[in-house]
Amino acid sequence: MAQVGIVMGSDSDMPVMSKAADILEQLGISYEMRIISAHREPDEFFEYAKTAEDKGFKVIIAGAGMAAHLPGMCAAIFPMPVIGIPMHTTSLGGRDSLYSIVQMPSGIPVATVAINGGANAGLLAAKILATSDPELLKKLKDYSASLKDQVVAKDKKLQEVGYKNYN
Ligand code: RP5
Repeated sequence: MAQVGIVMGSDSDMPVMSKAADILEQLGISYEMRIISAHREPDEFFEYAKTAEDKGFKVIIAGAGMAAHLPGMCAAIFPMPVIGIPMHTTSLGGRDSLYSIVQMPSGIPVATVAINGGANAGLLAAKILATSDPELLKKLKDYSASLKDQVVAKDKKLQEVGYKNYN
């Protein structure tokens, strides 16, 4: 049974949504990934959202672009946390997606990450699950430590070679 539902409005969202899936795989979290459009196939969307709890999802990560109603409508139906990922758009630079997702009315929250913030959506879902999973929490602590190690290594290299030879 998948713990996380990943849903996107179009396959054009895949390059961003796959970053969330990559994080979940790295942390050993099960997920189901779907392409479902709230606008283009509303009946399929409602079926997805209404059955998500029974499927065992604890979190939904929903990504969409433009008039991005998919995350908010998931949150209107699914009773557990929904994380929204606003897609970058060529017309309005993703502000359209961002405002559509983040400006939810009181009572129906969507935890909105940055425009194209696929990896952070995966991490946030993992952190939600880690509140009741000590083993996963340990993995997340190790992940954070690895981020620190990467910065330390970059600075060490900078000190060794100088900025003119840093690449
Ligand atoms: C949204 O419309 C999708 O989430 C996608 O970001 C955007 C454009 O979709 P396509 O025209 O690329 O299918 O529903």
